[in-house]
Amino acid sequence: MTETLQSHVDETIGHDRRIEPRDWMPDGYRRTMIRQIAQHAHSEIIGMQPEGNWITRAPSLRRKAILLAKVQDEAGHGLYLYSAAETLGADRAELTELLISGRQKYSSIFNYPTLTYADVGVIGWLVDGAAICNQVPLCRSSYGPYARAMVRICKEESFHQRQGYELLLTMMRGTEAQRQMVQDATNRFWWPSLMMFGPPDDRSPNSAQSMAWGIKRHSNDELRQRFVDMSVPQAEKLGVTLPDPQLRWNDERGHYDFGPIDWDEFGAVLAGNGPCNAQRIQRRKQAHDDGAWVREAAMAHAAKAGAR
Ligand code: BYC
Repeated sequence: MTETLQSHVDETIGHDRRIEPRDWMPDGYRRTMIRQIAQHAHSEIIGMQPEGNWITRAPSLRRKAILLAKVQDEAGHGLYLYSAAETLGADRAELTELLISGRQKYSSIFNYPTLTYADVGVIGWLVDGAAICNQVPLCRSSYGPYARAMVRICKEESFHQRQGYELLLTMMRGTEAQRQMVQDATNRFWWPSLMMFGPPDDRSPNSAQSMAWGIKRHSNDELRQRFVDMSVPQAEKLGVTLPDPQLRWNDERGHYDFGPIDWDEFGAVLAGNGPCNAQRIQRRKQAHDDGAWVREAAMAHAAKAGAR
């Protein structure tokens, strides 16, 4: 029986069709999907914090409206993704508990502080840029609800990327101090953005199986290279220097070569020791505790409506 089901899954993946919530799927596939979707959902929600930090201090009403809309979009992405995880049988309250108790991860990038308004632009340009690079192929991921959520998320991420780049272009046309802010933010966010793609392929325990299952379409290193190749001309146009003296075009490879990534720093951030890990989790926990009465009221209302 399991063999027949397994060959049905193999055929579905082989023909590039989607696995849907009611289909049989191997336990490992379900676990991997829940892990990746939950980590992605947590990243969207925690990712609201670094930029949310600047909403009250946006330099103009226009910038405030743009930033507010972007941060709200991230909340929406989190909601689609938690819903996608629920289709696999995951319990949303449990996922939140796993996040705030540090047992489930979220993207390393959100453990870095946002020190100036230029960080809002650089996050849009580099962090959303990296997210798009990673997530466009996920629109063809083998799990239907995840792939479909990703289509809308990618459209919104493209808007986020453009608003960041536009903000930076504006700042670069401003004063010397503004140009320095953009350069400083680029210096701080470049390397952490490269880490977003995950460990190198030879140290990525999940990649091979996730690629065989059609969950991931490209390896971590392939996507990282694509991101570097895409970002270099954008940096040139902007007039900023990427903080990597080894960055240069390699004619033979048809790609940019880049310097070594500090994987010890990445390991430290994943272990909870990045500059903002404790603060991010503490804020998320506080928000969850503050919302308890809303959840209780909603449950009571649903129970009463059900009894009628
Ligand atoms: N940070 O075997 P690997 C966004 C973990 S964008 C933290 O390569 P996999 C946003 C990994 O989970 C960011 N942890 O794993 C943008 C695994 O740990 P476990 C979110 C990381 O899954 C702008 C271990 O390291 N995007 O939300 O095959 C504004 C070994 O790695 C990281 C997504 O989540 C990292 N950077 O590949 C607001 C996209 N990298 O779970 C919001 C979907 C690796 O075994 N996710 N780890 O304990 C993916 O594409 C893949 O999960 C990854 C990792 C490429 C991230």
